Amino acid sequence: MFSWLSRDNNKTEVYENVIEGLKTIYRTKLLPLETHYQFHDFHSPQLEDSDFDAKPMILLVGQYSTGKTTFIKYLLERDFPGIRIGPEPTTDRFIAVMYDDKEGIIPGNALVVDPKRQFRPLSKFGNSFLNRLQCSMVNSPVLQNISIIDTPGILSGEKQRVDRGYDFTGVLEWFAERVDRIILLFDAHKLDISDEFRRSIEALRGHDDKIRIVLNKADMIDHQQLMRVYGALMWSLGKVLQTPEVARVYIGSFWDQPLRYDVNRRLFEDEEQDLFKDLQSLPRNAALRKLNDLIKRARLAKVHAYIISELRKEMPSVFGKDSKKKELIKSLGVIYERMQKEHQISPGDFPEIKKMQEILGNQDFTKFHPLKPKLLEIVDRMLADDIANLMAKIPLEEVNNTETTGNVKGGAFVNVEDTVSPFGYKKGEGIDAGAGELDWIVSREKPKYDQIFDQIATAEGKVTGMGKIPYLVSLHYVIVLLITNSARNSIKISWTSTILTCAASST
Ligand SMILES: Nc1nc2c(ncn2[C@@H]2O[C@H](COP(=O)(O)OP(=O)(O)OP(=O)(O)O)[C@@H](O)[C@H]2O)c(=O)[nH]1
Ligand SMILES: [Mg+2]
Repeated sequence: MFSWLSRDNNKTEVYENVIEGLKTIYRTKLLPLETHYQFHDFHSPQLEDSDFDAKPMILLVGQYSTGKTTFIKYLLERDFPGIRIGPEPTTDRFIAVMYDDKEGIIPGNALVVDPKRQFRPLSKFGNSFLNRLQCSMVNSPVLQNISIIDTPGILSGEKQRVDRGYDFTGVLEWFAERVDRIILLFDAHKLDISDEFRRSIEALRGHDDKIRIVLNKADMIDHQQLMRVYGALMWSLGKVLQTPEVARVYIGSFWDQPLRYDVNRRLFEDEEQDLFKDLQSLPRNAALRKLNDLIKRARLAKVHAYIISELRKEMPSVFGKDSKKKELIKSLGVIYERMQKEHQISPGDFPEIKKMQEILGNQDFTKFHPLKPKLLEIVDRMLADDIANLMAKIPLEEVNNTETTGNVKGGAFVNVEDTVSPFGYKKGEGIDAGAGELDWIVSREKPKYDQIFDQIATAEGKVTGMGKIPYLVSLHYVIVLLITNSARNSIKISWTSTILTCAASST
């Protein structure tokens, strides 16, 4: 019966590559422990090979209208099938934006039966969820190395709970466990964290290492307001995240429209570069992330085994099973404390007590298995030997991966560290000021200089006389800006030198 308990399981294998290795050790060493203690009913479904093979994924989470869908459009620099953008709650489903030569949409029910994709376990969230799930296939170079998950905006209060008809936070948790990055978007123009959003962030708390926070739509406000909004966001986040460290927040405006206030341009550009570099590194670090998640899962599976076997031990063999079950569920906190001391488990490794109590309520404790030290030993060995072996392989694979697949390319990623093209990083400054804007940069200054001109001009609309030189120098500045903005470099040089010559000869 326990064929997986054979001595082979204790052997440390040599694996061809990290992903293959992870698949094998999961199947042969961790999965037996998980199934024996019903881990999948309590925490997360069984992992499949497609979970390990999947491209790195980015999950976008935020309240409605914070610019999640626009963010994807900005990254891809194009629309994807089924895209809807608008100031009202628009996206009403989970959309996996993935690469394919042929563009199109796969609806949820068909998506979860596709063995090649990693979404099969999502079928447990029921039909009303599957009607709200789709895969949009796009032929974009960005998606050759990553996939992006767009989510419906989080609404506030009852609306969220009643209208959805499926376990929204459960789905978020499922994705959070499998993705490589979670981008939390906040709207600088409408900063507020609703109760529902707070609950969703709390559900993601186990994956803080994957979370990146973006203060989006910062182009809507000026620098003074931005400082205040940033401060307010940090204050609210401190309360929700409850970590002693300060969260890194990327400030910016991730859409293709010109900025309303130019003062923050450089800040936005720097922040965008940092965020994009972080996202670009995802394919390179994908194996490490999967390894990290497997370790996390193995630790939880071990603690889970201890809890279940402890509950089994406490159950009476004949009478009073129901009342004992109730008592055990109630005193779960005490059991946690006892086990903490007995097995030297850190308190952070225990599953959330409330959630555990809820699930335990529907379980038959007499069906739980007693402790099987052999199973735990196999997992311990796996953590100590196999994981260490695979870890040693990672630096080598990273080099190979960068050579074969490389970073994320195309779309908005073209501008990362691009200092050559006129629209690249740190362009639009100094002599290139206004390069990325729709309006001529001079129109900002024009009224001021029109006034000066009106003051010094004669009735025929001309400027004459030596006394006007200071004004002419100012006007020269305007002309230089004007020429620069028109990007006619050859003319710029000759005009500028002519003006400078004129100015020199007149003094
Ligand atoms: N000013 C400004 N507006 C933006 C920015 N990004 C998006 N918007 C606007 O914000 C509105 C909402 O954008 P969406 O992309 O639909 O937001 P969403 O988060 O996907 O919204 P839901 O799908 O409803 O959750 C649209 O009108 C966008 O044009 C930005 O960076 N700056
Ligand atoms: Mg949307």
